[in-house]
Amino acid sequence: MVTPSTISGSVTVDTAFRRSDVNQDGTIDIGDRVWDLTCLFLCFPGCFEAHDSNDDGQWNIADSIYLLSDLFSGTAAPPEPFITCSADPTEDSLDCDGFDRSP
Ligand SMILES: [Ca+2]
Ligand SMILES: [Ca+2]
Ligand SMILES: [Ca+2]
Repeated sequence: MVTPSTISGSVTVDTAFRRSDVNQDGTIDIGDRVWDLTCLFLCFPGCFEAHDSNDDGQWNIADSIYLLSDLFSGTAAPPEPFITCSADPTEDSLDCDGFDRSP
């Protein structure tokens, strides 16, 4: 005799995104910094992980400064996924509910 049972739980699938491409237009440029600064005060982004340019697990003004430094002086590119879309390789509490430019 087979007894039906219920299995409960959830499966989490990490969303692929491109770090620092916060306006999700496929390029990383000054437009992303403008959008990042605007969102800090005026919007609720769907992909917080893309805004975390320095990958410290937080989204704040330091991320804009980090990417501006790279754009203008080439100091340090953001951590992966930066070149192509992928899931975040480092655990943190930020979410990414969707990223339009991911394959
Ligand atoms: Ca962009
Ligand atoms: Ca950060
Ligand atoms: Ca991370």
